[in-house]
Amino acid sequence: MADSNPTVFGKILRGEIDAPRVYEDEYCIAFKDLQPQAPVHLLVIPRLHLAGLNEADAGQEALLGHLLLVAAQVAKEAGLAAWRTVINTGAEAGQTVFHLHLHVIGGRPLSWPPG
Ligand code: D5M
Repeated sequence: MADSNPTVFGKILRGEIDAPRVYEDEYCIAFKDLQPQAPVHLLVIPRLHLAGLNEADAGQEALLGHLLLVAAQVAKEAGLAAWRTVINTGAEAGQTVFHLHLHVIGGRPLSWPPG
């Protein structure tokens, strides 16, 4: 079968490369970011391959809500009382992996606005 998700996150979902998972269910997984920008830096990704938030539609409304709730759960389980959830959409916004992902970043003071 053709590889419909050639991104690195597709490889993680298929188990072709390793990533330390902190959560998984039938809709999504969460794992540690390889290039952490803070003491806690997790990624939550849907099993469904959407290149980014710009590809989501009303059919994914429940999935998107679920991803946010999982982001909050893994943040709390990591001991965070405050954190930032980021979704970069498009290369000019900093997106480098074109499989939708939520960053969960915390464990240090976070400035605003981001760069
Ligand atoms: O975020 C993409 C993020 O993906 C970035 O923070 C690095 C992370 N990344 C890339 N490859 C891996 C692997 N193999 N494991 C874990 N994390 C990874 P973006 O918003 O697209 O810039």
